[in-house]
Formats: sequence, structure tokens, C-alpha cells
Amino acid sequence: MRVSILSALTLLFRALASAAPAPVPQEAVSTTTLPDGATTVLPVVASTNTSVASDQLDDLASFAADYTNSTFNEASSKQKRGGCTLSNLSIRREWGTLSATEQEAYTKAALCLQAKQAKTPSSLIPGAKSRFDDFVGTHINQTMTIHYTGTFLAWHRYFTWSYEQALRNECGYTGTQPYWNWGKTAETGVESSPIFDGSATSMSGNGAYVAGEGNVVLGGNGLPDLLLPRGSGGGCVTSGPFKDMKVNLGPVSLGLTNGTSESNGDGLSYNPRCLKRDLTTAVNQKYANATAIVNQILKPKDVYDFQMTMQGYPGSGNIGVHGGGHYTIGGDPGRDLFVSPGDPVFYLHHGMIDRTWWIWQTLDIQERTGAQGISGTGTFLDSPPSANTTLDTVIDLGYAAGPPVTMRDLMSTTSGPFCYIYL
Ligand SMILES: *[C@@H]1O[C@H](CO)[C@@H](O)[C@H](O)[C@H]1NC(C)=O
Ligand SMILES: *[C@@H]1O[C@H](CO)[C@@H](O)[C@H](O)[C@H]1NC(C)=O
Ligand SMILES: *[C@@H]1O[C@H](CO)[C@@H](O)[C@H](O)[C@H]1NC(C)=O
Ligand SMILES: *[C@@H]1O[C@H](CO)[C@@H](O)[C@H](O)[C@H]1NC(C)=O
Ligand SMILES: *[C@@H]1O[C@H](CO)[C@@H](O)[C@H](O)[C@H]1NC(C)=O
Ligand SMILES: *[C@@H]1O[C@H](CO)[C@@H](O)[C@H](O)[C@H]1NC(C)=O
Ligand SMILES: *[C@@H]1O[C@H](CO)[C@@H](O)[C@H](O)[C@H]1NC(C)=O
Ligand SMILES: [Cu+2]
Repeated sequence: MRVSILSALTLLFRALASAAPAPVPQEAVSTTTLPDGATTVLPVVASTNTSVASDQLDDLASFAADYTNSTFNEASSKQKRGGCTLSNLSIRREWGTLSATEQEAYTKAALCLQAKQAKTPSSLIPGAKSRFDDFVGTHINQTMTIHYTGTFLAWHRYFTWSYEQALRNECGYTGTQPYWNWGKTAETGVESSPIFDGSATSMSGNGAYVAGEGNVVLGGNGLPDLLLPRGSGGGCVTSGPFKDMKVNLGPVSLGLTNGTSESNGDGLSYNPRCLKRDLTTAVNQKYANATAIVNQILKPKDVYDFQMTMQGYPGSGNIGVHGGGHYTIGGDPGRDLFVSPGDPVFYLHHGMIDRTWWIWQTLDIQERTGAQGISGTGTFLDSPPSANTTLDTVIDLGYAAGPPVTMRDLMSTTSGPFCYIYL
């Protein structure tokens, strides 16, 4: 592997800065120095006790926030950041820490996007009826070039941010994009969590219980089958802010609970139906518990491993925290890779995906926000083969949002179009 001059300098600097390293592997912690000289102690191994792992995740997130904050005091990184300053740095928070007023403002803004006219011409996507659908349509259109590709993380970062901007600029929302900490719902059970409890301050609850459903079967393409249990719902969402919303697009590749899948062609025609969920705590606990999240952050040493672990190495039997979140929601469009942004909770899930990436990037910031922070090509598992994704690869969100930007501008949450961190 090529080592850039910059990362060589970083390594040298670190070696000098830690002239007397403490022998700590037994305690499974390491001491890290922030740009402003402060030091912090971080875990190096995920605890198998999910309650301890949950604290480890908090420590890692605090480190990332402190680290980002301290770079604002460093002259050298200021020019790279353009206009992002400490005074306009926005902070994304976990759903359960928002006030009831903030939670309701968020869902009200999402309903507002669902009531606003689409920008996508109906000649291109006849089923896109609302501004909310512009985002779903863009995701459907690009699904095969944004998952298991070099653009996966950055594309979804830009997509989620653009949705947040639409809520703010087109629907008067004044807050930031909240996220879903999967580790918390794995502990409490998904159904009773503030996100999914069906109250007026939730993201709506479960689908109505549908009897007689079987497993969700993943696999195909010669891979061994992976069975996921059905959840506690399956039918239409009956409570909370989104109980009357219509899913207009899809399905394209909707996994059903009898081993088959359903599609409506390219999914771009008008197909209004209720939002369905099949909340599945067992999937959350198995694939996206706090230990899995901390492992996701601590184990991968390069972005190839990071993004493959997150999406699940095909055939490994593990669907990763990304798949874990999607299949915890279940239902329609929750189990449809193409149409999943048709459930508004998608953006809380991808907020957490992005938070996880942000923390991982901060652990080796130069390397992981630069060219070495990209791996993969422009097509799903490089099939059909396509060019490597680079810092110059352009991301275009079509009618959902603009402008097209290069990967270079999407690698840091505090430069390019972005100016946010997570707590
Ligand atoms: C996990 O850790 C918590 C907090 O330290 C402790 O109370 C609990 O007993 C541990 N659980 C197990 C199964 O060891
Ligand atoms: C960020 O750093 C500034 C000093 O530069 C400090 O005043 C502020 O409290 C810090 N904010 C956070 C969230 O740590
Ligand atoms: C932050 O504020 C500065 C001026 O205070 C402005 O130039 C810049 O565009 C803002 N950045 C963002 C990302 O809002
Ligand atoms: C699977 O379930 C769907 C939807 O309930 C149904 O239309 C289809 O016939 C079922 N397929 C099989 C093979 O049971
Ligand atoms: C947490 O997730 C990991 C990875 O998916 C899994 O191996 C482990 O069994 C899970 N832990 C618990 C307590 O379910
Ligand atoms: C694309 O990336 C792969 C893996 O990093 C590398 O082996 C290959 O040489 C690259 N191809 C080009 C054309 O740069
Ligand atoms: C779908 O993607 C293609 C590029 O892959 C683009 O040319 C086309 O405009 C997109 N359609 C919509 C409606 O965004
Ligand atoms: Cu996606």
C-alpha cells in the first residue's frame, strides 16, 4: 500500500507525540492525542457485554466530537473547511434526546415534504408525486450504483444531508437530522423505543400484526440462504404521524416473508399503498447491537473492510449494521433495497450509518477522509466491472437535490457542503 507524505508525517508526529507510550493492551484502551494537545482514552476492543459496549460507543462518539471541535482551533485545517466554523457547526442528535416539540417538528416537516409538489418530471418517474418522492425516485434510479460501490458511504451522506436541507429550506424545519442509535433499541426492544412506540412524538409505530408469516430469506446468486425471523407486525402502520401516509413508488425488490420477492417492474409507476412495518427486535439484537457497532468502528483498518462489514460480506451470514437496521424495520418498503427511503425512518437509520463512518474516519482522519478513504467501483460488487471510484467521481442526486459534487467534497462532515457533527 502506498503511504502518502501526509500520512507519513502524521505517523511521525504521532510517534513523537507519544514518546512514552503506556503499556495498555491488557486494559484494552489506548491513549489518543487531539490536535489541541489534549489526550483521551479510547477502547481498542469491543466488549461482548452490550451494556459496556454502549458506553464504549459513547466514549468513541465523544472523542470524535472533541477531536472535530479541537481542529477548529488549528489554523492549518481552517482553509480546507471553507465556511464551516464553530459558530455554525450543527449537531445531530439521537431521537430519544430530542424534546417532544423537536420530535414533532421533525415529523411535521417530513409530512410537509410529502405534501409538496415533486420536481421530477412525471414523464421520467410517473409515480413521483411529492418532494419526498423525489428522494425515493433518485434512490431507486441509482440503487445499483450506490450500494456495494465506492460511493456507498459518501452518496448516502450527501443524500441524507440533502433531505435535511429540504426539510429546513422547503418546510421550515429549524432542527438537524436526528439519528437512530441501534444499540439503544436492541437493549429496550424496538417496539417500545421513542422512535417506534407509535406515539405522537415517535416516527410512527409497528405495522398491524399479520398472522401466518414465515421467515425472510436472503441469499440467491448461489449464496447460502440466510433466514431472518419475521417481526411483530407486518401490516399497515396504524399509529403516529405517518399512519396515513402513502408509499407511492415501488416495489422493486421487496423481500416477502415466504421466501419470495415482489416487484412492480422498475418501481417508477404510481402505486399508492400504505406504509408497512414488521419491527424485528431479534434482528436488531443479532446484527446491530452495541457490541456490533463498536466492532464496526474498531476492527476495520481500511475502508474496504469498513464498508463491506457494514453492508455484510456476501455469504458471510452477517448482514452488518446497515442490513441490520433495514431488516429491523421490515415491511414495505423497509425490506426493499431500492425503495427503502420510502419509509421516513430511513433517514434516521442512515444518520447512524453516517455517524458510525464519521467516528471511524476521525480515528485516522487524514487517511480516512482522503483518497485512501475510498475503495470500490461504480457498480454493485463491481458487476458489471466499472472504473474505480476516486476523489473526482461525481455524485448527482438528480431531481431530489443538487448540485452534483465530487467525492472529494463529501469525505468530511465539516468541509465541502457540510458543517455538522454528531453527539
Ligand atoms: C454487563 O455490564 C453491566 C455494567 O457493567 C453489568 O451490570 C452486567 O452485570 C454485565 N452483564 C453481564 C451479562 O455480564
Ligand atoms: C469546542 O471548543 C471550544 C473552544 O475552542 C469550547 O469553548 C467549546 O465548549 C467546545 N465545544 C464542545 C461541544 O466541546
Ligand atoms: C458558516 O458561516 C460562515 C460565515 O459566518 C459562512 O461563510 C459559511 O458559508 C457558513 N457555512 C455553512 C456550512 O453554513
Ligand atoms: C408469498 O406471499 C405473497 C404475498 O402474501 C403471495 O402473493 C405469494 O403467492 C406467496 N408465494 C408463495 C410461494 O407462497
Ligand atoms: C451482537 O452482534 C454480534 C454481531 O452481529 C453477534 O455476534 C452477537 O452475538 C450479538 N450479541 C448479542 C448479545 O446478541
Ligand atoms: C482499482 O482499484 C484496485 C483495488 O484497489 C486496484 O488494484 C486497481 O489497480 C485499480 N484500477 C485502476 C485502473 O486504477
Ligand atoms: C436516472 O439516472 C440516470 C443516470 O444513471 C440519469 O441520466 C437520469 O436522468 C436519472 N433519472 C432521474 C429521473 O433522475
Ligand atoms: Cu441506499
